[in-house]
Amino acid sequence: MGYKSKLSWADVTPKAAYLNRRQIMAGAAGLGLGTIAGPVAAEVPLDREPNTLEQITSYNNYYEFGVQKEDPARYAHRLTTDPWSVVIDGMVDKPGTYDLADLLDGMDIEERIYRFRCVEAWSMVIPWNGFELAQLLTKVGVQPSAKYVAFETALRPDEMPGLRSPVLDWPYVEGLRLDEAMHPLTMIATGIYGESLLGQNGAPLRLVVPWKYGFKSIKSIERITLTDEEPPTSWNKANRREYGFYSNVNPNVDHPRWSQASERVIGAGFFAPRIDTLMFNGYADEVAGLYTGMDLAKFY
Ligand SMILES: Nc1nc2c(c(=O)[nH]1)N[C@H]1C(S)=C(S)[C@@H](COP(=O)(O)O)O[C@H]1N2
Ligand SMILES: [Mo]
Repeated sequence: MGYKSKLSWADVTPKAAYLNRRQIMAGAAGLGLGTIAGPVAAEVPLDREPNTLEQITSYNNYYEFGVQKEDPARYAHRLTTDPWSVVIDGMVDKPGTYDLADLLDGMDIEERIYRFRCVEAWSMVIPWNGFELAQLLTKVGVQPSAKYVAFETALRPDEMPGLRSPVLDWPYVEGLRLDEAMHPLTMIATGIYGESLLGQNGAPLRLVVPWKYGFKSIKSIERITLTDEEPPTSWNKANRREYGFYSNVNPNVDHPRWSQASERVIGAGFFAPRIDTLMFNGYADEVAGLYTGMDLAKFY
């Protein structure tokens, strides 16, 4: 892995949001650093090192493969990801069944290092590779009537042992408001640490919405539908009171059964103190404006 950098995090992390990798590289060149083989493309300053690939690929939630954290690493390689296609339908100009290669055609793949906060109050930092969802939505042409984007995970009873469990209503479904989906922080990830996604992380492509609880970041997407109605979401269907449609990370709105004020950092060690959870998972400057005037305790 070429991801160990001798530079301190502050050296390589841009202060301003929305710097792209090229701008960051140019900035690094200006410092006489040449090409950095390091984790340079963060949207927002991070005060922690990324988790290791080992951590990111061995402690997972992917209930289609079982509810234990180690189940996805054990079973998700069974998922056939080649060939793969994604149905894009609803209120779009160019609906269709897109082969993965066609879907990726023209997408600008970047590295983005994001905080990742599960609703279960643990967190990691993950260096994703992927593209902005907005770029794909623009390519297929969102019609003016569309207000939401619905996502659906593959449903493969022969490959997904977890589907036998009634814990969720399958297939796993998720959704975003259109402005959330179009936000430049929202991405479709295709890799981690420069390697293709493994099954447990949602191969071949999964959503990443860094200011929301992890369950919004739906894995192994097979359908994307533009709609004018708020789409149903799996965890909301399972328990409306505990999991809302928005599910923005918010240290001031507790889960009915536990506090959301702090989080356990995966890999920090058993005795490491928990850290404070940040409003919108640290991305408030970028996304708070999406929710102006909304009661975040009501629209949780
Ligand atoms: N299809 C599907 N997507 C899913 C899940 C799932 O069970 N099925 N789990 C969610 C939850 S709760 C989290 S925290 C993240 C975990 O992503 P990671 O395993 O890549 O860290 O995936 C989310 N996406
Ligand atoms: Mo989660």
